[in-house]
Amino acid sequence: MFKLVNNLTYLWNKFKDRGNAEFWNSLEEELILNNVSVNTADFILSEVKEYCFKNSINSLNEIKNLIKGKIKEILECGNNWDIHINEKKPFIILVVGVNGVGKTSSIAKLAMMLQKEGKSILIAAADTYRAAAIEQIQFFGEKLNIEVIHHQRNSDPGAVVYDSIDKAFAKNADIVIIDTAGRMQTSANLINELKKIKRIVNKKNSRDPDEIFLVIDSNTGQNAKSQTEVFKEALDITGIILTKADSTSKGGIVLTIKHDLNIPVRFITYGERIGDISYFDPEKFVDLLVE
Ligand SMILES: Nc1nc2c(ncn2[C@@H]2O[C@H](COP(=O)(O)OP(=O)(O)O)[C@@H](O)[C@H]2O)c(=O)[nH]1
Ligand SMILES: [Mg+2]
Repeated sequence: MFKLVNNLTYLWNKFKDRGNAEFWNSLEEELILNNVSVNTADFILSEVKEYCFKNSINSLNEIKNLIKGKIKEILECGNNWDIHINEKKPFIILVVGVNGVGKTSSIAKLAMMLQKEGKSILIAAADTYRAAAIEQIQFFGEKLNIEVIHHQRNSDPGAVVYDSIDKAFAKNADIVIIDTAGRMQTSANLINELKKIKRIVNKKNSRDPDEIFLVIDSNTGQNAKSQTEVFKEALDITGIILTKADSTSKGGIVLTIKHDLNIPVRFITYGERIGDISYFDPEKFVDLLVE
């Protein structure tokens, strides 16, 4: 699972001195290698370093705690980590992201999690673009006993969303989760389609989607930042679902997206089984810093 610094103890034993510039440079390198952006790595280390000098701190444990404190500061400023299902049903979750990042499987995971919390759910199969996308989400729907509203392949995704919200009103459902098509983040068609879906939600439900989750594959590396920027510019992304944490150890992207773009990671998924999802827990994440 995620790490930020692979070998802090090793680095410390090698240099054994906060006065050694190479110690700090190596530490910064480690952060960047683990997908922390240069900007965020600077933010973390420059204050820690200054503090160490001012307060004559020269022990591994204290430095470790200072770094952890900085990371907590990034992750915890004013975030609300729970989904609040308000009285004005349905609560609408729009899920977006590029091809293959794990949108559809994350929706199934999220749906099961919310279902376990006692919520009634509908899924809108608004990825009408990719072959087999509708069947894929229907398969999950059957498994979970959740109704999936769908039209035919290549039909208008907006119409699927429209019908899904009608259905949610009729069934008094708590939550509608909207699956969408991927393509590349640079595709103008995709962005227009997503904006249109958002307008339809607003028109039918008298407000924008309650959550817009961007799905990011944690293997994407530093490029995840530019991916996020494109979606953020088009839509008010309220949180990230970070997928495939089982296949990389580089956790820095969590900090980069939060610090540089001010979007919190809300969920992580870590496997292909439907239960492989958790709310993102900053405390646990910070503890992973330790090698
Ligand atoms: N190992 C692993 N695989 C995942 C995870 N999430 C999704 N996948 C796989 O990634 C592939 C693409 O997922 P899918 O949900 O279809 O992506 P979409 O195109 O964004 O809807 C599938 O093979 C999934 O099983 C995860 O957390 N861990
Ligand atoms: Mg999909």
